[in-house]
Amino acid sequence: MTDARGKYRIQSVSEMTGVAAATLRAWERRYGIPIPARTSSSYRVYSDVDIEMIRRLRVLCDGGMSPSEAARLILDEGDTPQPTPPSLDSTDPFAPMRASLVRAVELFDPRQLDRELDRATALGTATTIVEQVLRPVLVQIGQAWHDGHMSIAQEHLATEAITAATRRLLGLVQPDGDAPTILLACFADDEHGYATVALGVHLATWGWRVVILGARTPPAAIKYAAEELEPQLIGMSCTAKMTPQRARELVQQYADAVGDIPWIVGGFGVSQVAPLVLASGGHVSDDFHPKTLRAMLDGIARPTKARR
Ligand code: B12
Repeated sequence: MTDARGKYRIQSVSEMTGVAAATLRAWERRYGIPIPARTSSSYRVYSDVDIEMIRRLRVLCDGGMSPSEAARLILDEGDTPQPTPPSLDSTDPFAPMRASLVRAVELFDPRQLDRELDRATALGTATTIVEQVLRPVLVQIGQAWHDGHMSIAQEHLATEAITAATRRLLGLVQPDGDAPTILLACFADDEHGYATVALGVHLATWGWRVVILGARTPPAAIKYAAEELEPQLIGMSCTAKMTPQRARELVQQYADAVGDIPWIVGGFGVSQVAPLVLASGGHVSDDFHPKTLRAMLDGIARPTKARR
């Protein structure tokens, strides 16, 4: 059952939903979606219901709707859960699916999890399933592990199964023929490989052939793959924190490894390397907005051989 009590501070909500804290405040101010409860010291505390609304607003915006249109749609649907929220099941068709996946992980039931994932992958387009179901469930479970509410075994079971399901979706949407290739990988010390798989699904639907090296990819592996595959673009994902010295060292090594292939860095932890990346000739994506990202990638990629 979705909980309507305020529990999460704005920074956690930002991490859970992928929406910047400044944007959350702006949505609240401009559209009243959502209006979180406040603590006695006036800090915002968001409930599960608030979080579902933010996710929904984000998905609509990612699908190309303006925030004001999306907010109006949610309001028109009677999707404003303040002050006493209704059950979200009637307004969010994906909520039950997410709940059954989380349940299967809580019960540590691999068969049930696989069955639910099979069901989930039939619910819509690849990007919808990733954004509405797989990504939020992985984030919820990862966060529960971070907070000590789930075991590492549960987290591993879920991460493996969800990554595999997302990979299957990626296989279904990969383009054929001489589509431009993008190589995706995480920074050398970074375990957060799911980011590259979820991102890959979006990129494949935009016409990119996606090759994923995934978590913990050292500069030497990027150099090898760049020379072998000659991709039109290299995308590096940066999530976990590094020391400033390690960040400098790695960015320099990646800049050397990519050679003359354009490269872009994104992800939750991109701000710690952004100035270094820009200074060494790379590009930075600091907010995941499909429309602008798509145009940006097309603008910086080198032409395919056929077009050169
Ligand atoms: C799941 C998770 C894990 C999983 C990762 C599983 C996997 N295989 O990916 C596990 C459990 C392994 C894990 C481990 C750790 N984690 Co963790 N993890 C998370 C969690 C819950 C979700 C991350 C995620 O997958 N999001 C979903 C993806 C799809 O979203 P995304 O990363 O934002 O990526 C999207 C965009 O950013 C963009 N994007 C991403 N990369 C790129 C690249 C390019 C080029 C472009 C254009 C776009 C782009 O596209 C993606 C598509 O939507 C977050 C907290 C949270 N609530 O978000 C913490 C979080 C990221 N983890 C954190 C930490 C600290 C760790 C650990 C260090 C914990 C520990 N003490 O061991 C270790 C990391 C070890 C390491 N060296 O990397 C911190 C990071 C803070 C920081 N910057 O340091 C967070 C924020 C948790 C927290 N609140 O503290 N984690």
